[in-house]
Amino acid sequence: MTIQTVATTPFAGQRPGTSGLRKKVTEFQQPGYLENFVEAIFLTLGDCSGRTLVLGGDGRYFNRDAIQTILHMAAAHGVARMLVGRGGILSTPAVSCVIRKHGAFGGIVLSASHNPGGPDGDFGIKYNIENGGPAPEKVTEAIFAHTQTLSAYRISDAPPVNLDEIGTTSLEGMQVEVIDPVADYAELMGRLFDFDAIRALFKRGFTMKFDGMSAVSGPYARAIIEGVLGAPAGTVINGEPLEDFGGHHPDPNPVNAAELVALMNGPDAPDFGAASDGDGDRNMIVGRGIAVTPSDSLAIIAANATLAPGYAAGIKGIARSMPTSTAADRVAEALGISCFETPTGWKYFGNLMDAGMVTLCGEESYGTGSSHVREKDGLWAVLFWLNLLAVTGKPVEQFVAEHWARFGRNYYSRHDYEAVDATAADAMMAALCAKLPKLAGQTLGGYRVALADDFVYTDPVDGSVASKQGVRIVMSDGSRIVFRLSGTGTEGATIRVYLERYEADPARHHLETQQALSGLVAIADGVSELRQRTGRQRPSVIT
Ligand code: G16
Repeated sequence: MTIQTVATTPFAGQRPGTSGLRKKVTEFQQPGYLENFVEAIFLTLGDCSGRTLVLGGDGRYFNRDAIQTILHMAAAHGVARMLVGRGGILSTPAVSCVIRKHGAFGGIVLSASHNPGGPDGDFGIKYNIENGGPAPEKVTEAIFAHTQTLSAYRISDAPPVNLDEIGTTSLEGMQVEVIDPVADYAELMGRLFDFDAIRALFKRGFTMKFDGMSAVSGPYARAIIEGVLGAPAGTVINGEPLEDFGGHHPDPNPVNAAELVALMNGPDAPDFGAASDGDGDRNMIVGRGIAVTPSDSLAIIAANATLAPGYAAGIKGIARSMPTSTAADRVAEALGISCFETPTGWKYFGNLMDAGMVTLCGEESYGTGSSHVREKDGLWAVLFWLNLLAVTGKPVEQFVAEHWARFGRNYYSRHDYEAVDATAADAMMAALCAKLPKLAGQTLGGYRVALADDFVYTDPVDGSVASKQGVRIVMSDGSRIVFRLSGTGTEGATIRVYLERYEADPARHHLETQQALSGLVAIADGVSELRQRTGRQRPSVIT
């Protein structure tokens, strides 16, 4: 067994996006494609001797092959120890948890998250740093720079490592420790939440369905919700991770988890419904007859955080991505704590959490989390809700209604236009940006524009600046329209239009969401010329 140096040439387009490098599986399968990117990671890390890294993925098609390649490259780069989830499985929040708990130098996460899997689906890879969170832009840019100049990669030619048995083996002197993917994570959850109260809740006959969407969180949910917390077998549905997610789109929203939403709207609805995504970092919370918007979920968790033992001392601050609704801002104000507005992507929360400035973070894209790890965490959010329901005895619907009554309701929706011609999408954004300086002060469809800009974020901790993070048009009553191009798509461009309208009056809290937002939709259409420029008459997905 020797270390081979293999000549290679750069591939175009290996710049990481919102969350790592995501491409079609077929692109990753080109000889040298994955190897080049991994080599660029190791070139960025430098001397790896004595270092521990964590490695795991969401089990999608190509996961096992990629794990073997990365292990053999890590050994060739002198990594001392690799902690790998059994079967190559680790949810994204579990990678973060394991990095932090074992003091690892960093980790490699294999996932295209909520994007479909299978031979014709998507694959992805990202690097997480020693705080357990996604690498910041200066690291991802350094990785990208290496992908453009490298001429060889190093890899061991040793036989494949057995990933299916817990234990330690050696690969070219590197220790490969296959670990239980759930154990460390479950232990952490037990320290944050009132498991006794949740056990008692299930004993009282409380019913729940957790849709694992045939993706990675199934084993975690089974072990914790059915195993540790005593929910009846069958509470977790679609709990077996499949390489193609059973052909489903593992993105927990009312469109992709339509079956769960229909169940929750029907006569046999359980008390509580929840779903997670491909790699276990997203969540959807559903009550009887109501899917809670992720922005509301963040605000409700924040307002009630002290009911969970891990947060009993109170929360330090909240951060939300710019397009996420401002519901959490109102809670922060009431609690007398700061609320930060960051660009889209979990990597922007890391510094704020490391500096102890925020405890809770959230994104409208079904992502919620806290400083217990440095990734958003789907099952954590579900357990938080279970904790709230268990200690108060209130159903989800009541939590939401009471929250709106106290803070007002932020009607919210995201309209996605997928696989749009990239040139047309860029031209639309450029034309929109050119209009911005003249928009403030104008009246559009009965709304007065208070602010119109292309969002720029200055990190309050290290002063780094992220510009061009989405166009926002903010009205004088707090209503907002935001336009962004996705940084995770793998086909053409995806235009995201985010719509938000604030309503203080409880008498107007029960409108149909799209109807409540129709005025803003018309303004968004007019100001962006989206239809004319893209030829699209309606969104591909509305969430
Ligand atoms: C989308 C969402 C973001 C999220 C990102 C990564 O990005 O809009 O809020 O941070 O996915 O999420 P995940 O790790 O679950 O894939 P974009 O750029 O496509 O809008």
